[in-house]
Amino acid sequence: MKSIDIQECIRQVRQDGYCILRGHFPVHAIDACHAAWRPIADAHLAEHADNPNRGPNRHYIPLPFRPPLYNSAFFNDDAILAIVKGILGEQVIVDGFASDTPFKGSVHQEIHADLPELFPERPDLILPPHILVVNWPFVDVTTENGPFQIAEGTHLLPKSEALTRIEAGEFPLKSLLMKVGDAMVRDPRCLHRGSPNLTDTPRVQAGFTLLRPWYRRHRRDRNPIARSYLETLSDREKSLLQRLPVDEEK
Ligand SMILES: O=C(O)CCC(=O)C(=O)O
Repeated sequence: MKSIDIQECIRQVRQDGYCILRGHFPVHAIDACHAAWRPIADAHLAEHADNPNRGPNRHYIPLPFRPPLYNSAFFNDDAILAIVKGILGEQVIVDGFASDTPFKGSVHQEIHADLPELFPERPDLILPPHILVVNWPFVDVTTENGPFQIAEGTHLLPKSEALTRIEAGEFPLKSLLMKVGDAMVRDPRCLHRGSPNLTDTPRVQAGFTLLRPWYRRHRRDRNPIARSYLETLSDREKSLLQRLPVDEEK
């Protein structure tokens, strides 16, 4: 087991906007996720292929909180939670779980943050993170299959200044090449974009969001968790998942 420098990871998320833990998640668990994802993606595409929700041939698909996609190895990981809690505080809440997938024919997205500013009237206020995202790919990410591209450190600037400086070439967009098993913790305010997938293999990347408990957002795209499954989880996971809708019948 590799030792992880939690404080260094926290520093990277704060300063660069993300950190990557290489070879961290079990590959067999991710392969099981990938197999379970295919029929979910097929059902989504049967309805939405012509109406993609993230740009041409790019789909955001909410995922179910049940095995194999829900796995304590991802959601209840000591190192990931130490990094997240070291930044957001001891009490954190999971509020979403989904995959982002560029398929062949996808294009560059607009450079964006995943969150609205908390105080849009004060763009100069640079605040600590209130949400973090944990991402992990189901396939190796290469330069050809649509890597996530990020402009490091841009969450520490007013958004309009960051966009101008990216345009001026001061903040290069870096393609994050990841292997199956790598896990990323990122600040979703750090500016980024999806890039084109030139291959026939969908570049699936799963992600869940963790919030400070005072932050609430209205989400219609979240799957419920079955009561019978929730009851089998550890107290720490029950606490993390406390804000999910619960399906009492299952
Ligand atoms: O697919 C990706 O790599 C990025 C997706 C993204 O940033 C988004 O849809 O908001």
